[in-house]
Amino acid sequence: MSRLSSATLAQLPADVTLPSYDRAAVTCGVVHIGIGAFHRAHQAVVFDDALNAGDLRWGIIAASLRSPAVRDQMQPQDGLYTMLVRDGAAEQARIIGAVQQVIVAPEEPTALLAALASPDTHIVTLTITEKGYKLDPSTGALIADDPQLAADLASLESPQTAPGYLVAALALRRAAGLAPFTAISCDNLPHNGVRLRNAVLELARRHDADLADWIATHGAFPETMVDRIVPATTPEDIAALTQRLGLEDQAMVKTEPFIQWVIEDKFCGPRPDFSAGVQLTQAVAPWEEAKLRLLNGAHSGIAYLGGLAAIDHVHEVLALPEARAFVEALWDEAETTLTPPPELDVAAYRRDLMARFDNPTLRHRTRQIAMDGSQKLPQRLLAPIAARLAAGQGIDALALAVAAWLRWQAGQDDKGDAHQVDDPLAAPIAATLADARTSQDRVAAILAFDAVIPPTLATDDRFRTALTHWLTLLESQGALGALAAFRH
Ligand code: CS2
Repeated sequence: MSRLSSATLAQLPADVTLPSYDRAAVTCGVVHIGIGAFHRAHQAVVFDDALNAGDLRWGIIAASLRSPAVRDQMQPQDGLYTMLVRDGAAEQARIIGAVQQVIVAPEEPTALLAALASPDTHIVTLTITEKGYKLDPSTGALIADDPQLAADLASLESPQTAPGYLVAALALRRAAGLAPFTAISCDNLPHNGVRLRNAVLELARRHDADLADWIATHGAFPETMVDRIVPATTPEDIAALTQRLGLEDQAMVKTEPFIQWVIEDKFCGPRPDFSAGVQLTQAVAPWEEAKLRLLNGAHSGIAYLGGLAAIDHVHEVLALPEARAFVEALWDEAETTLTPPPELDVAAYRRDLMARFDNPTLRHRTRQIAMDGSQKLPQRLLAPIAARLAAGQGIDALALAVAAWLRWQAGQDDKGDAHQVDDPLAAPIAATLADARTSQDRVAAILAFDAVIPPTLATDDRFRTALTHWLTLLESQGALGALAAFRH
């Protein structure tokens, strides 16, 4: 079977949407760090829209900081891939042509630095996941004993981390008399722009205080809220698409119709005409907080409870009435902690979210969402818990979600099947829990784990009591038992 590529584009079925621009005439105004499926189904589509609209400055040079897997999928396809938008029965296929080159940073660090330092580059986007920022999840401070970060603190000759690449490239730009690029963190972190800026400035200051001042004065790190559900592609997805296209596409992504990108209107250089698709605003935080606490908070609760109950996909968890009732209750709790933007109708947002979670053709795995819980919990569940406790309000549903995360750390579901806890802090968390014999002991141990649990919650008896209640139930009656008890 031939591969999708520039040479085979003309063979595609007529119902597949193709790039309308001349790919050979595109220059790359964007460097993206962390080219996973999310980037390909989100920011790359927005830049592809700009190219389709005739502004040919917005091609993308993308980089992987770790493995060659995506480069090996995309290079034989000249960077082309299919975005499949699945909406229940309907499925639309569009070929995205924005990605012009993929660099594997550990193999070619100088190629990535050259791309970042190029006069054509105006915007750098990042999807490196929460853990890629090398920040302590509970405090947001740089983790100085992280080996890769320690290497970048010592020398930036061959950077290891994303902030390291940005600092090294900004030094090259400054030396060449170029303006900085606008750096946009597109990860699900609160105040992602501030966090990225802090990481870059702190690293820069260790090497060259003047460089740090120059970045602080001339650079820009807008905050963003990104939203689109992009489940990992499976071999079955690729096989089905191959049937449909008559060509094989190893780099396809599948996603939902919904897409949202809110960006703080703070750029230090050119940007595309974002008039379609992107919301530019002065205040991203209210959007970000609503999305993290409603969408992502519910997602994490569904992932751990569903995972424990050995249910593979989000829509299958929500087929249980007690799971839906739990999600609604979690939203009732989270909602009172928000200051939603005036344009956001929270009731409608919740209805839309439930419908998005119900999409049966996305097949979003609970296991995928369960990954990296230590990096996700603080902003999704612990922050709204702290806010509710400070206001003297109950935390029943939010605490059940946290207890399910804690139960997940045991590495066994309710059927006794083992799972791997896929989390950068899996080993220290396991060590913390190893000697605890009862649910009370496990709660006490985790409350003392300060990389995840903030100090205000560590000593709050109401939190301890709620967690112990739910963990005891989860351990004795399983996730389905706890959900049934929750309903009554
Ligand atoms: C999910 C997110 O895996 C996860 O943690 O909650 O990736 C979620 O699908 C996106 O944030 C939706 O925009």
